[in-house]
Amino acid sequence: MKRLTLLILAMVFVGLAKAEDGHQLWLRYQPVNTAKVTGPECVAAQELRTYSTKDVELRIDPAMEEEAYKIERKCGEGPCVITAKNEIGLLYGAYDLLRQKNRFNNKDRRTNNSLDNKDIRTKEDLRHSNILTDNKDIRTKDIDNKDRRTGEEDGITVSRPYYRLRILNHWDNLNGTIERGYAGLSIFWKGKDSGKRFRDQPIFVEDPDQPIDAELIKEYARANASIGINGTVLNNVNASPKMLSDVYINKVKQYADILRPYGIKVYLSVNFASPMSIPAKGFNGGKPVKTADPLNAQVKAWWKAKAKEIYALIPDFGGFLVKANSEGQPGPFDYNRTHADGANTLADAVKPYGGIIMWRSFVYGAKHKGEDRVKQAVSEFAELDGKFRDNVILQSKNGPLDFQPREPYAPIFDNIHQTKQMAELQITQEYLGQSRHLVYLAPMWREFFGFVAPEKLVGIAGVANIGLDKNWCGHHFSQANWYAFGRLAWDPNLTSEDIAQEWIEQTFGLSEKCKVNSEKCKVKGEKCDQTLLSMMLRSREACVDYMMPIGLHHIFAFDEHYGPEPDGFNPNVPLEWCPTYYHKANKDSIGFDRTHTGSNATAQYREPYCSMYDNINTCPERYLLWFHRVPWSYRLKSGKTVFEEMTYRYNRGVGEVKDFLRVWQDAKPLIDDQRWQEVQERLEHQLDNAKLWRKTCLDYFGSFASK
Ligand code: BDP
Repeated sequence: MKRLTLLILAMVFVGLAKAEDGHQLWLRYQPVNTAKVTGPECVAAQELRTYSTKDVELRIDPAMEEEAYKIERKCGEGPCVITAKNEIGLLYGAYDLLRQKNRFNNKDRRTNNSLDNKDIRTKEDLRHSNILTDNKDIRTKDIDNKDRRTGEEDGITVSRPYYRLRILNHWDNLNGTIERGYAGLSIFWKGKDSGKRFRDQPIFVEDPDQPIDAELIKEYARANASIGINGTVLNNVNASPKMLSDVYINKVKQYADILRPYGIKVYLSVNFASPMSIPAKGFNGGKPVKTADPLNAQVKAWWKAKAKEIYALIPDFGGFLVKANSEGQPGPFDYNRTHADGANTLADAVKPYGGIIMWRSFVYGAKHKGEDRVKQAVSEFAELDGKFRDNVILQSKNGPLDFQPREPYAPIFDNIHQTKQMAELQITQEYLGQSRHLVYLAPMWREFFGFVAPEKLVGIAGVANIGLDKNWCGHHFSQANWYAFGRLAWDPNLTSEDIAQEWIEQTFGLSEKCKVNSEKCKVKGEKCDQTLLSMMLRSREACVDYMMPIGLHHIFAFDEHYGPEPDGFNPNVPLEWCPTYYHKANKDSIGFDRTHTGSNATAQYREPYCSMYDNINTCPERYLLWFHRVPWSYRLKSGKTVFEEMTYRYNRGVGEVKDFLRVWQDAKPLIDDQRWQEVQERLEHQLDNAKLWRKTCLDYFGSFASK
């Protein structure tokens, strides 16, 4: 009877193991339950006990740096030793050990990879790697990186995070929807259907009575900890004041309690006008204030009372993220005050508890309305540099416009010297095919670090792509962007290639269909990993080609930001939302003159970029129409006219997606059916959409070029 039960259990387990919906992410360690783990009892110990094949000793060393860890491997003899200052460092060490173990199993493949790469890479790869090597900084850093991290060779790994702040930003609304979320509803907030509809979609309303899903949040915590993410902002930057009401703060406490053992702090986005509608405990008999003027004594007292209320429940609460006077959000300008006045009032409130304020520089259409949108952040913030409290961090998007597939870096990073800065990257692919296109983002982020040295920043924020979809991110390959964000926040000098390689090995690897130990299968698996890697590394450049070649930008369909709408113009919305404002095509020319003869945005850049971008002969052609207005007869270095070059690149982008389909087809025998099929459907759609971009844009721009 006992044997029968075991047999049934085993069959159930095999059945479950076969159902491959992607929910396990990259965390596919096999439970072995053989390792002896000694040292403090903590999450690291539990993880190692279940998944490590080697005995491990965990040691606390108070002299070590916060969050850093050391792993000593003794080949064959004795346990592995992980040393860290505290349990969180041990946990990071444990995940590294498990990752290395997984990679170690594949070590032969890794050694071969560098050779294989050369053979397998197509001309396209070489073209793309040229683009990256244009950027000398990146390559030098890779070499430094190898020096900084002692590898497996000597049996010791020492690692510490490059940034203290490695934070996900969830744009989740309290009614359960997610702004720019493409993987289902929020994992944090649950609303209910109001029964009403807007554009055929149900309208959700808040429902604070619904319980939280503690199990799911624990899985989320584990995934984040495995890649070193240590903070999470739980709600949308377009924040509801209700976020700070006691019913929601109580929920935040529940989340904080689940996330804490995984080293993750919670933060909240706040609405600047919250004091006007929400009571604060112990303040003014529960009455809100009549103003949100940051210099008003009552407003200051309200924020202090609110901070006290939060910290009483969540002593390690991280702080606030603020979007103020941007896209209709309230802010200090409403009272004729500056961003510094606003940020400092909030900073003073959280300072006694060690909290921080992340104040966003994504502003346009407020104080500098009418100015070229890409200039407005510098115009508003440069003069305030040095006026912020030391617990305020200015958080800026990587590009000066809005998460386009390719932007030059945001010059605010050149103009702020005395205020702490963070970069905000967008994982959710709002303008890069959302969760329907396969686009691996690490090359884009690495490109940014080539211009903005990692040491200029104190932290990194990433707009999350996580939702209730079973596979978390909508597209199986979008998981790689979550993974890459965490890895780069831990070490911005890791290469896109290394990160993708790690992710593939852990997520697909030889694991699924290739468990049979046949040499033939292994060889096929290695080759498969290599072609998947090549596809991922080419995917962002392909997206740039079929969406916005040679510096075209913001020609996306209004609101949805998915398909093309190059002729988009609506006199009833701000001009800066209209595609025609950005390309300004007419029968003579195309492009936005941002040089000294135009908006002079180039002047906001440090040298050599200021002169380089300003001069059409030195401006990299990938930014041509971003910085320059050129006649249709203008010839690029290829000898092609602007329209011919556009045609060439749109075709090239579409060709790349066709090739991705071929790669995926070849991979079929090695990938489990469910994930293969789900990716296949998306790739087919991506090809259709890339073709639509090509047709729409070439028809539209061609109608000018041919005049
Ligand atoms: C844009 C999004 C918008 C966000 C805004 C922001 O379209 O939904 O609210 O950025 O970052 O990319 O505040």
